[in-house]
Amino acid sequence: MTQLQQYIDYSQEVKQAKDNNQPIVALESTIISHGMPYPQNVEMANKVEQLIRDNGAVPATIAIIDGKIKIGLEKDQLETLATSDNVAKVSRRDLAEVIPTTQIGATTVATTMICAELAGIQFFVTGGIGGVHKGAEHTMDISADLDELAKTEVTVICAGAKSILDLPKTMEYLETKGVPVIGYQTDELPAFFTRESGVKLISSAQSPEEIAKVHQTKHDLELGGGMVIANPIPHEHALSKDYIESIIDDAVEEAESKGIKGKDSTPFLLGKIVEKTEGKSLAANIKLVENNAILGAKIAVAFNHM
Ligand code: PSU
Ligand code: MN
Repeated sequence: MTQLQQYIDYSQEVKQAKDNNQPIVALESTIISHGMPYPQNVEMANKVEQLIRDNGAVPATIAIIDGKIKIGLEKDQLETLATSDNVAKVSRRDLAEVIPTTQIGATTVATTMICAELAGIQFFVTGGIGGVHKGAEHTMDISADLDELAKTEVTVICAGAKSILDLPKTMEYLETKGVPVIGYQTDELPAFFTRESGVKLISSAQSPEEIAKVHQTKHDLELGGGMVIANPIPHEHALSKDYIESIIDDAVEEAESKGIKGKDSTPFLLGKIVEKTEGKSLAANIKLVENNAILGAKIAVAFNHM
């Protein structure tokens, strides 16, 4: 066993999938512990896993439990992540500190990418990525997700990013770092709750097969780093832009006045948005993750068939 493998623990389902060379899709756990309230969080997690199976791939939700990187969680582990109020939000910076403790850790997009790559998983589904925060010119608050996308070779399927972030600056940062952002059947960056953001994309893809080919080509060229597939929320679940923007603006203002910063910023904003929309944002959030799970599974299957 290499030094590295001693830290990794596969679920039976994922282990079998690896042995049989089946397509696997990684899922993050911060969205469960810090992104949504209970019990919707665990319902979402189970549903999303099932959607990935129904579409021909094997789900691997990733978290830190008992000092190990768990690749694939059992039902009771998902429940613990969803209910415990003592779960650490683990980004790249925190990973080596949390593993030697008994603390349960939820992996962010950045850390899920790291762990997926260690486990040989190339596709990862989530809701939204972190990015450059509004006011970053003063706070320097830029999610570690962006630098991870620059260096870790995992394709992330998401619904763009919430406008708690500065989306144009987030796109500039990704361009500087050489990270492709491909719209799925759209030429505009989706803004999570809405299909539009006003930010045009350079590239779009029409099918999972097309995305699988770009993923393979990027690998063959040894370019390194990941890729963002931006999949707009389905029309019927999208929220009105004016409605959600005004709520987000209020939440950002409240975070500022309360001095919320660092790793607490994103969870605070996500919680406030759920509260202020009385659950409307939560319902949309769940629908868009489900939509991403279906696309992610199809991409992983298409890649497997190449
Ligand atoms: N954006 C969402 N929902 C989330 C997150 C972001 O709409 O759950 C989580 C993800 O785990 C993401 C993390 O990686 O927040 C980013 O946190 P930060 O901004 O502190 O890097
Ligand atoms: Mn931050």
